[in-house]
Amino acid sequence: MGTEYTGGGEGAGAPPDGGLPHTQVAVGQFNIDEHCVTNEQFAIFVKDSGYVTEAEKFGWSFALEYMLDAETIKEADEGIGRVKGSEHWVGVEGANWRQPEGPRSSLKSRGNVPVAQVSWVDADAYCSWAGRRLPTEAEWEYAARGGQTLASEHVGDKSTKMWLVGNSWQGHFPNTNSVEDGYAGLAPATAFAPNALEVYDMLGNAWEWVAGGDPTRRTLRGGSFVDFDPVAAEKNNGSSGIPRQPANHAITPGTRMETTQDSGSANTSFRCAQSPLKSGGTSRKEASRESSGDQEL
Ligand SMILES: [Ca+2]
Ligand SMILES: [Ca+2]
Repeated sequence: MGTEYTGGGEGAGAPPDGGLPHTQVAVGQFNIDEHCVTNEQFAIFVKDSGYVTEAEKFGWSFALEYMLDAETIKEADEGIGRVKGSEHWVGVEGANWRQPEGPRSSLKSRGNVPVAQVSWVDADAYCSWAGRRLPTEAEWEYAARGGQTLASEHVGDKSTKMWLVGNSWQGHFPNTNSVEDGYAGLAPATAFAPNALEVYDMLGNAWEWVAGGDPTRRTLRGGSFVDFDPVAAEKNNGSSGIPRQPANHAITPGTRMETTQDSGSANTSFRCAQSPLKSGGTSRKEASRESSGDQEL
């Protein structure tokens, strides 16, 4: 069974979020992981395959200054430095999926949190290992819209606060965060209620890699914990006197960003998808994915 929906970016008056123009999109039948791949799941993959992520090979990755201790910030400023124009993103030596904020951080109490510091290549490798694939943009957006077939600039009713449905930033980025949603950094993958299709955490928390593009231009969807509720983002767009940070996005089902495939940071993750199996029989890995939950859409 195929289905159609109106996809793309936000409506008039909303802040830019990288969304595509509204257009009719058709998606075929697929299933998608009900949540992002967690640290626990990624650890099983690494143990089984011996896979080494790109951030581990590079020896460093980006983390948000707000999440770092003073010593790590000092070392970074003396070493790799910051992203020009987005100086709150700091190059941390030794930051990778096992220690997302560098050598003094760990995955303690983060087993059920989406794996971070993974590049598109890492995400693609995991999905292949699992007998699955990255979702297409159309599949991802259909799942993020929770079955809504009309374009919407918000997650549902406009009065719905983003922080009731997903992990965003509340306050003056990057210095203050009132954490009304309960999480300053990444939240566990199922911390917030699932959407109408029983899929968790599409909007906010971690950006998610999707299929398509080429090595110089891969796509991330859905925004992350540093991004804003669309209504708050609109306020940040001048009326409150707070300048909008160009690096931040309004979180909607249409939110997207393009970057090189080796990019990974403290807010990049992914989930896998799959087309329907043509004939009977599932592999061991497919069976294990099914037991960890996915949604037939
Ligand atoms: Ca938050
Ligand atoms: Ca997400």
